[in-house]
Formats: sequence, structure tokens, C-alpha cells
Amino acid sequence: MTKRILLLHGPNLNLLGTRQPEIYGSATLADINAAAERRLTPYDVELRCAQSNHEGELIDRLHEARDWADGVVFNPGAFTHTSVALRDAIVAIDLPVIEVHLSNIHGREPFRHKSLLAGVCLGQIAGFGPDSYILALDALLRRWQLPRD
Ligand code: CA2
Repeated sequence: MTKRILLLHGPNLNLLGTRQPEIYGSATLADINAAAERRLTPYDVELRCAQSNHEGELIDRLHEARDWADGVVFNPGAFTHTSVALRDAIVAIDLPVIEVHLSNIHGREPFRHKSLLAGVCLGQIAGFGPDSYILALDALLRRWQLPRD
């Protein structure tokens, strides 16, 4: 049975590759989505990618995922540190959600050390640049023990 993953990107991540490369690297969001697609090529997995700068739209995407996805890889951006509403949405959808960050939020400003979401996610991966997303996909693949096509 085909597994389906939502790869969801939060606020400002549409600007990746254009500014602050010393923190976030030079890869664009399109590069990250393409690398994710490549990682899944050998598997019977469908990937759908989305980005929004709006908290409510991210909540809507999570709610919709309940109807079609088996797992979510989510970089909530700065909403990680502020959003009780996203936390409630993650609890509500009852899907495995992996929180992902390009940077190591624990080594940055103190206000980034706290995630309101990690505690209701399957886990958190932070600090590996674009590889953080690949590691999160690998975690889902391992969880599902999918054979290669
Ligand atoms: O490290 C991450 O992936 C973050 O989720 C990125 C967020 C930040 O607020 C989190 O604390 C950690 C910020 C994304 C901003 O992305 C930009 C990309 C290019 C230029 C400026 C910002």
C-alpha cells in the first residue's frame, strides 16, 4: 500500500537560499523538496509539499492531511516557539508528525530553545541543514519498514 507524506514548511521558508545563508544554507525550498522526492524514489511513497506564511493555513493543511496522509514532516519555522494552536492541531490529527529544523535551535537564541510542538510530535530533528528533512523522511521509512521497489 502506498504511503503518503505531507512535507510542510512554515513562515519565511519560501525565502530560503536568498538570505542568511550562514544560518540556513544556500539551498532553496525547491531544492529541499526535490531532494526529498529523490530520497523517496525507491519506495512506494507519495510526497506532497506545501509552504505557508500563515498559521491558520498551516493548521488547515494539517487538518486536511488527516484525510490522506500517513505522516507529516513539518518545519514550523518561528511558530515552533509560539503556537499553541499548531500544537493542538498536531494532537488533533493523530498522525506521526516529525518536527524539523535546518538550524540547531538549541544552540541559538534562548527564545528558540523552547518548542511548543516537539512534545506532541514523534520527534524533532534539528541542525543538519537540508539533511534534517532527509533524516526525518528516513525516520518515517524505518517506522513503516517499507521495502524498496
Ligand atoms: O532552523 C529552522 O529551520 C527554523 O525553523 C527556521 C525559522 C526559525 O524561526 C526557527 O527558529 C528555526 C526561520 C526561517 C527563516 O527563514 C529564512 C530564510 C531565508 C532568509 C530569511 C529567513
